[in-house]
Amino acid sequence: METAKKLAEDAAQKIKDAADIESIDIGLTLGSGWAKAADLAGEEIASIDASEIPGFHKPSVAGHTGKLRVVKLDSGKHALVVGARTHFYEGYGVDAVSHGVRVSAALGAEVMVLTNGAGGIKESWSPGQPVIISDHINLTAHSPLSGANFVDLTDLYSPRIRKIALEVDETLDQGVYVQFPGPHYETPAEVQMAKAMGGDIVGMSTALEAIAAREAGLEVFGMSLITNLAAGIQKTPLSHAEVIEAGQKAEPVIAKLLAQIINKL
Ligand code: 8IG
Repeated sequence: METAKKLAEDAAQKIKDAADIESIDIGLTLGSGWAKAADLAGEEIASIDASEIPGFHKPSVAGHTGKLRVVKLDSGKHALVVGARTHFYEGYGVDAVSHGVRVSAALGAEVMVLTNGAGGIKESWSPGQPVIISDHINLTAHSPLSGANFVDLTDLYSPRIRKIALEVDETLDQGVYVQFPGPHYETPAEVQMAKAMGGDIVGMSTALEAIAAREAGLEVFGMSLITNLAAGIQKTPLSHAEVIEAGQKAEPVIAKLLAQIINKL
């Protein structure tokens, strides 16, 4: 078997043993600002240090936890909450980036929910605002797949689940997420390029994971918390402290929103 998939199956078996479960229904990667959503969505049945599970790396960013949690949702379904996302900029490669998604698939998930903190290009948006990801542009120049594996990405971000999100909050806006490799933020000129290409959101995650999720047969839903306006759109310099602060302020509101959405899946 392909090594990345084998590693995901090993990890899945360890999680099954640790949490005493047979399978999960939903994989949920919680990015900057989203951590509280899992607490509101249901009851935790296991919390595992990701360092004990094969293939996960210790998170290098303040605002990311290193835990894997199994949560029994109020709906009765089970979610694997991945608090340990590996970013492309960490340099561990695309398989490490895709691991949380592949472990979710190996545990039987049918849906992958990907969340992140990101910069907003649309002038009408403000920091602290959650938006639905409608599509993406992958500017990493990499794919999580290799070989002659021509996966279709039409409707990658599930129209069905986006509709459910709008039923929970009809005021949610949607946008095209542009994944840059990072770890530096964009120049104002790069933000203008992303805008000209049709992008609305700039970030450093999610697109590669979404591709891996589609390849694994998962239905994908993505949301971004706009923690800052993108470089040159906002007049002040970007700072990680500002990102954390916007995340903390928005946290109760977006946690409740996401908890409601995942309980309708
Ligand atoms: I939070 O403005 C966060 N993550 N690329 N640009 C990119 N990533 C981000 C940004 C941003 N804000």
